[in-house]
Amino acid sequence: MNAHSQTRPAVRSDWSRAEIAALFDLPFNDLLWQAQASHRAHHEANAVQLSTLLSIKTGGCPEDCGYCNQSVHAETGLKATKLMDVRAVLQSAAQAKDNGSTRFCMGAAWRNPKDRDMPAIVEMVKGVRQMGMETCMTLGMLTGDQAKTLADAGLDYYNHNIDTAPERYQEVITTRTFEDRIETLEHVREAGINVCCGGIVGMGETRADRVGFIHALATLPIHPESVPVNALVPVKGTVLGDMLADTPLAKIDEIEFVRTVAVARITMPGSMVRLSAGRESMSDAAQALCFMAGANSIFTGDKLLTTGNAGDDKDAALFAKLGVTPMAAPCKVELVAE
Ligand code: SAM
Ligand code: DTB
Ligand code: SF4
Repeated sequence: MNAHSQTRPAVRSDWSRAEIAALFDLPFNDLLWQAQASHRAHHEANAVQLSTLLSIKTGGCPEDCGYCNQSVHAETGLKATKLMDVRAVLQSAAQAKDNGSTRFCMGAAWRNPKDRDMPAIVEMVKGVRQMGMETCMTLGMLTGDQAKTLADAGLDYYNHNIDTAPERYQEVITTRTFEDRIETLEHVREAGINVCCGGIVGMGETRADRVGFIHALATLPIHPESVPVNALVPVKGTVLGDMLADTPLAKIDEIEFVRTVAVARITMPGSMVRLSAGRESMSDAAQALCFMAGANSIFTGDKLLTTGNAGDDKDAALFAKLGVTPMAAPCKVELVAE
């Protein structure tokens, strides 16, 4: 540490869009070099954290997110279910733990939880924590009181994505606003729960939209502890799935996806960057580039919430090829000034 560094912390929330666009524009090798340097300065070089998802309440959601097959506005034939029993959720968590996962993420297709749902949710958080796993919930919008209830139950993380650039939000979702999303994130922060917040690329957005998306995350007063970068899983019957099925750009270019991961890593050096949905259709080489670009977390198992995932055997083979090891214990990054 030198004298100068004391006034210039490593983590910045004052990124300009121009600076982020300039990172995206770097020659690919230079971008990856910078991302890899940042990754190594703040994280274990060859360790990847494993989280497992479970849909605890599937389908029938009143929101109209254009990417989502769980919306009542989508015609995907997905069967809506009621909230799962606490015991069944805990069985599923135990299995995830046996498979080496350290965090269990429970997702519900809700606009927001009802207060009558909270006792069961609290039991799920307590039960999973007792097994020694970290807990994460994604239940839609929360009031301040609901966030406090979750914090008191011991919830470690709350996932609530901004999904895309603020200026593009209403093109993707009309039933809530970007500001609604930010409000819930504030409630989560105030309650002292770690924030998991990211979004989706490959929704037909432009490079400028991706710049706006990363900018919105990297200028949050405190960066999310966890940043999931999803590649759209196009599902037939959803607005975006159908729209992209008819265009040659149905899938995000893999190099552009890696660039997005790298820019997330550089701008949010202390965050865990999660290579999230869309991995099933990515080559080993593209995933290896994502790890090189600073991704250090994945979802494991053969299912995300409702769609397919790479699966434990495939991931074990990939990790062996790359010499990557599962992150043993929950990792809390202590950032020091440069
Ligand atoms: N209902 C809650 C909400 O929207 O906050 C929680 C569940 S929702 C399924 C969680 C996240 O999954 C979304 O914010 C979105 O980023 C991601 N997601 C949903 N459908 C997706 C798809 N088809 N492809 C990629 N990511 C998707
Ligand atoms: C996140 O950013 N990605 C996960 C998790 N947070 C909840 C969800 C991905 C869902 C993909 C579509 C599905 O399987 O339903
Ligand atoms: Fe509902 Fe979440 Fe799907 Fe949007 S992403 S439709 S809020 S389940």
